[in-house]
Formats: sequence, structure tokens, C-alpha cells
Amino acid sequence: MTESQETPEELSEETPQKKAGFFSRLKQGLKKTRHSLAGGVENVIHGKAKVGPELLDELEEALLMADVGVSASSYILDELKKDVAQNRIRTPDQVLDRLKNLLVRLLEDAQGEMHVPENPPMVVLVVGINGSGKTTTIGKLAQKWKDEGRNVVLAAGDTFRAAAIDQLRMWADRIGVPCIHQKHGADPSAVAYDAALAARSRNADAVIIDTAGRLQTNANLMEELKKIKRVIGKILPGAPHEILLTLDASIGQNSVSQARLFNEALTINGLAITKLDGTGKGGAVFNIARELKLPVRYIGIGEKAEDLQDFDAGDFVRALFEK
Ligand SMILES: Nc1nc2c(ncn2[C@@H]2O[C@H](COP(=O)(O)OP(=O)(O)O)[C@@H](O)[C@H]2O)c(=O)[nH]1
Ligand SMILES: [Mg+2]
Repeated sequence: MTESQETPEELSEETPQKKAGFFSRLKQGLKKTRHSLAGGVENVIHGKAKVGPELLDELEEALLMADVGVSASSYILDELKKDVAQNRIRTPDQVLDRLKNLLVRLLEDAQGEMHVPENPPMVVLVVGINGSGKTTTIGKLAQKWKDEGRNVVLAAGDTFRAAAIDQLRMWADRIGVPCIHQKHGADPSAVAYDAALAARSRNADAVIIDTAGRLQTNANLMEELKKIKRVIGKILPGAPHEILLTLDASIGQNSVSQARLFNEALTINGLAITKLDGTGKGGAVFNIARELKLPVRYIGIGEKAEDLQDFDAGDFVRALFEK
């Protein structure tokens, strides 16, 4: 590529700074998991002069303590043991480097692109249990997409609680995007239907649909979500293009079974891991990737609009381990 063909972003001097700001916020947001995961691992590595069964056992324990989970931890340990047995790894520092690579690989194996339809609007259906961060994530995502120049329409599909409708409308007003809503108790699929029609007539780029939470074991909820999916697919073929599951990082390993239940009922396309700033259990992300092979799209590291980040496996692991 010649210089004259470079895009404005590549020439912009702001990009590295923006990236640095993004990364330091990520590090700050992951502080507690840095402490539990990287802290635990480094204690083991730095306390040992040589690589042997003792170091590897303690490392596994440190991973489990940091909520990395049985499946992801045993995958990592099996790989490390092979490397040690075949003499590819000889020092504790090499174990640490290899561990970081394996953590990135684990996450990357589950990554995949979002399906963006040829003809907009793209429809994103956001699901998850009560309090997992659906409405907040939608608000943040709408802000982010609007800042990127996309026309977004929100749909207040959590009609189960009046406060949930108001909460989404408040986000919409603040950001300056339309929010399609009906009254408390209305059929959520009717709201989704209205939103799809509104988005089509406004030539919107994206519709993001909020839904009710309750318990993941609640059969009615799953039926309700399936109905939204069916209804929306009739108006906009191929929709919803993304079913995004929000998982509260502070529930640790329980997120694996929660994600499995939603995935069985609805076929989840991607995950938003929320509240990483408030917990040391962020290591669970690795087990979710290992067990469910579901891509993490976004992470929430605070309550404000700017506290939602696109997920990048390499950045995530670097933010956990880098000094
Ligand atoms: N610290 C923090 N709080 C969050 C994050 N995401 C959501 N929350 C808070 O979690 C609570 C529940 O979020 P909400 O979006 O209402 O969950 P919903 O019931 O799934 O819609 C609210 O108080 C949010 O402000 C996050 O990434 N970090
Ligand atoms: Mg909500």
C-alpha cells in the first residue's frame, strides 16, 4: 500500500493514544482479576527455581483458585506438561510465557465474527438473567454504535417490570436514540415487532432488543424469548442476527451452566461479560470459552457508557499480566 492510500485512521495521531487510554482502562477494570489470577500465578512462578511437578501442581491450584475452572485449567496443564516433558520449556519464566499464550489461544479458539446482514437493520437480541447487565449493556452498546455513526433503535422488550422500560428509555434519551416501547405487561414480541418496523422505516442500521430476565430455568421465559425470535424473523428474514447473552462475571463458574441453559434454548451467538470491574472471578471467562466455544463480544468494566469494550483475547490476557 502506498502512503496516499492510507485511511485517515491510520494517519491519525490520536489512534495510539486512544489505544493507550483504552488499555489502561482495561487494566484498571480488571484489577481484581489481575490480583487473583496473575497474582496467584506469579506467586507460584517466582517462588520456584526450577520447573517440576511441584510447580505445575501449584500452578493448577492457582488457576482453580482464580476461577479458571477445571476444564480450562486441565487443558493448560496438559499442554504445559507436554512442553516440559519434551524439553521445550525449561525455566519458570518460560512456563509463564507459555501459560499466557495458552490463555490467549483458549479465548481465540472460541472467537468468531458477528453476523452482519447484507441489508440492514442488524437485529441484536439481548438475553440473560435478571441483574446480569442486559439493559446497561444495551445502553452502552447503543452509545458506542451511535458514536461510530450508526443509526440505532432500541426496543424495550422487558415489559415484565415497569422500571425496566423506564431504565432503557432513560438510556435512550441520554444518548439520543429512539426507544420503541409499550406499556408494562405488554407482549414483548409485539414490542420487538414494532421496533423492527420502525427500524425498517427509518433505515436504521441496528435494532437492539432488551428482554426480561427472571431465572434461566424459567420455562415461560425461554418460550417468550423463542417467540420474540420467531416474530422478528418473520419481518426481517435472518433476524435476530445476534443473540447476545449477558453474564455477570461475579458469579464465577456458575456462568458456565447459565450460558449452557440459554444456549440450549436459543442458540447464543455471543457473550457480553459484565461487572468484571467488581470481581476477582474474571478467570471464569476462560472456562466459558473452553466449555461452550462461545465468542466473547464485549466486556463491561464499569457502569458508565464508556465502560463497555470490544473484547480482544490478546489485550485481555495482556491487561491481566502486564506490569
Ligand atoms: N460495576 C459494574 N456494574 C454494572 C456493569 N454492568 C451492569 N452493571 C450494574 O448492574 C446492575 C444490573 O444491571 P441491569 O442492566 O439493570 O441488568 P438487567 O436486569 O440484566 O437488565 C445495575 O446496577 C448496573 O449498573 C458493569 O460492567 N460494571
Ligand atoms: Mg433490564
